[in-house]
Amino acid sequence: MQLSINELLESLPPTTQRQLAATWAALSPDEREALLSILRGVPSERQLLRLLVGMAAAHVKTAFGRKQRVAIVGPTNVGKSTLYNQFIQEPQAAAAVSPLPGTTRLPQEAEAGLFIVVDTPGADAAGAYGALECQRGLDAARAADFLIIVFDAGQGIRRNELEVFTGLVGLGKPYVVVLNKSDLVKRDLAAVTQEAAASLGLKPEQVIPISAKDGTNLLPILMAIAISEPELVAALGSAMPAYRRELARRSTITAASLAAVIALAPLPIVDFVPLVTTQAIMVVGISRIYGRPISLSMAKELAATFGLGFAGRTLFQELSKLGGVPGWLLSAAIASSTTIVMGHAAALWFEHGERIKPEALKQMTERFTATIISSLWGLGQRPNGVLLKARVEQALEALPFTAGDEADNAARAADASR
Ligand SMILES: Nc1nc2c(ncn2[C@@H]2O[C@H](COP(=O)(O)OP(=O)(O)O)[C@@H](O)[C@H]2O)c(=O)[nH]1
Ligand SMILES: [Mg+2]
Repeated sequence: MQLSINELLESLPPTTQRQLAATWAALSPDEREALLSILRGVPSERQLLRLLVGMAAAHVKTAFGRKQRVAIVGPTNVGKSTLYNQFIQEPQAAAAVSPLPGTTRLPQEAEAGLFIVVDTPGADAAGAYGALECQRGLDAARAADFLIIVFDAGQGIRRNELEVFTGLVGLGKPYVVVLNKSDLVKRDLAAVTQEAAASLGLKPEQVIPISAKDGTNLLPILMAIAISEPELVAALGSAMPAYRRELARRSTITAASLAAVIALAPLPIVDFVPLVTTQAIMVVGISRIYGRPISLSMAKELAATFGLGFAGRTLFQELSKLGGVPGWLLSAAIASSTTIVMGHAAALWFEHGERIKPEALKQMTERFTATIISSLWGLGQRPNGVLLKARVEQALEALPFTAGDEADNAARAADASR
């Protein structure tokens, strides 16, 4: 899903919109760009969000010695503890989740990297301890800087929900409203969201449908929290280069291990269509990671300019002449090393618009080929594809590089040797 800042602001209730628009206006151009690039480029998959948040957490400077507290509030059994568990960083801090109302009796809080997340008991008067829990829920909300108000899509907004909502909004904190368990909605989700919004006196887009169970659509929540605190925007912005490099590294390793398998086919390895296509798809993926998507045919053209097909062919001829390395191993190693080098080159290209010198690319290819050959040497016989892919992936995971660093070093080495 792609979000824009206007869509994001419009997804907030009117009072919160006003509160956060002021923060947005106070951001520097760099900070705004950082936030927009996240909105444009970050997939909302839960694992990737976790990765980004984990990286950004290192950059949060707690100016006042404390992180923001974000409280998850709402009626009993709507999935507050389930959502809390999606945000926490340490699995051992997980909250108990159950279909029984009243499972969460006391508020509890944990590190969510960018902020402190607070789980609360139901802010409604259900169950034997209802009144007390309701009070505890409200107290926790009062102590928080930001509220995530959760309702159940199946349950909808009835009198009880409306009372809870009014009480929470009355605290005057910035908040988002989410409609959870969207995965269970059988009828049109848009209609369900619209009804809930109308009952709450909000516009449909001001209610965010999510599934806490599946981790769906958490990005808008995270972004709303981020613009409530410029420090968080700055932290996310600082984490972006490392985050992108890591994504690029992962997709490069996947493509490179696939390339090794493709090279087992008894055909010439370079300029071999499946290999070229795999590499082009990888380049398309990397272009998206950097928020600068290109087409497959453009990716093929860009890939060709790195000259790695030629470098690979030359290397193959040189090493074949030396003898000693089985043909399949040589093909596999060269196919995956040219792919990984191409991934580096593409990442650097999209990151800085910078081109690595052909000589540096060739050196990298030679070095990776040698590494892969030595780590696959123990296999002895020609392995099947599944085993080969796993072993190449393992070998590449162990390489201590990130796309940019490796390429930077190689460029520097090439300069120095001249
Ligand atoms: N299908 C589905 N079930 C959910 C979701 N979120 C929570 N649940 C279930 O709803 C029940 C109540 O969840 P819990 O997190 O304990 O609610 P809380 O009382 O608000 O903390 C549990 O059985 C959860 O597994 C969701 O997004 N989808
Ligand atoms: Mg709970």
